[in-house]
Amino acid sequence: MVTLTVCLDSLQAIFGVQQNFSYPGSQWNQRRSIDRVVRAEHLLLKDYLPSGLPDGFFIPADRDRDQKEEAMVIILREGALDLELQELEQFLSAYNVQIKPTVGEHTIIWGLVGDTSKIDIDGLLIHPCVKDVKRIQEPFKAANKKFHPEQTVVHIADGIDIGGGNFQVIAGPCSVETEEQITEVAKDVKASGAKLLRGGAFKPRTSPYAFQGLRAEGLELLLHAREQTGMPVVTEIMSAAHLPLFKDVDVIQVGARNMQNFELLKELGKQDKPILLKRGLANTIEEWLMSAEYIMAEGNQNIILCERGIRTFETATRNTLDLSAITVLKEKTHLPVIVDPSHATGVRRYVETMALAAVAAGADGLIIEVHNDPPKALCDGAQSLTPEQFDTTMKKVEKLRRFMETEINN
Ligand SMILES: [Mn+2]
Repeated sequence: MVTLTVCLDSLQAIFGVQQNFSYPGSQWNQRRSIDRVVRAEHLLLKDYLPSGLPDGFFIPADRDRDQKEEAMVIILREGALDLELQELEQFLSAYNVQIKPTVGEHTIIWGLVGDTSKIDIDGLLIHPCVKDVKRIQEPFKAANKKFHPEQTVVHIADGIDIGGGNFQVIAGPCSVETEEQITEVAKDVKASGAKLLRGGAFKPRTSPYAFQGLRAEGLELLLHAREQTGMPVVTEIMSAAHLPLFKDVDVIQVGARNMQNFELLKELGKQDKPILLKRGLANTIEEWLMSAEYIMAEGNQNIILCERGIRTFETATRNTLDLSAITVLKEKTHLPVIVDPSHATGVRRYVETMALAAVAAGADGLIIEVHNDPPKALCDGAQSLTPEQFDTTMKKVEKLRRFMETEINN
């Protein structure tokens, strides 16, 4: 029980937790001032607390008021030497954080308060006196909904916004092939209600022998299709060296394979164009948000996240569409999130149902591959809808959206 009191002291120091809780835990939960429960496993502090303690810590609502503050907890090794502790303190002095020590019967915990985002956890673990380190908050700030509660609306063109209640569909072929192809598809998808045109010019293909895209010529054809239809264009960049070619592109896409190309992300952070950031094949939501953070840290706040399926053991679909990512992202970030059911499934006949599922899950938009002659497509024909199929899908998407707005979300 002594340790419990000590731990509560420490938590109060770190979080401002109200201290007059009475054991057992059920009563803690009933307190009105408490709105969030951080599970002890999450904090990795469970092992250091007396058994029988309810495995949750309670953080009052007003914790979020100090928006710049991040907390970190260092658990020190038993029997750590004074000299080692001094060295650790000296290491931390470079970071302008306050140390709030708590001495328990068997455990010493240092709570760090302040901007701990620059402190490298590995750098702390090197110190022999450190047993464990846990960050209390997410390492992303600019993308964090806690710090920016209002939804980001990414403005693309007159009357075309994504996010904050604005839903858009991006459609077009996997890759730009010919002038006729891209222009024809653009006109078709526009007639069905798509507001943005997609089309790859630089294609990251698994095989170096596969069609690599028309590159600069592809961009020209895409911009020509924009002239013909008035649709803003979305296309993928693979290297920062190509940026001058993208100066007239409306939205720059970062493909799944480049999600962690940090040098590219930094360069895109210096642009003022919206960035469509696809999720990597095998990346966590947090890693994805950290990639968004790379762009935002350089100044560009106009990011649209795109869930496009992740790699799992399943082979019936090209990837596994992680629909739960939408709902997780809605909680964690203010950035809009759209879904790509084409790459997620890889199979034309699965695209429509997954598009509808994404709408139901609260996506801010869709990006769908459409080809005027899928069997002859140079890339991703198997997952491309025909313009007729796309039209049917769009009608259902619109119906579902109306239903969501009028019947579900009202
Ligand atoms: Mn494709």
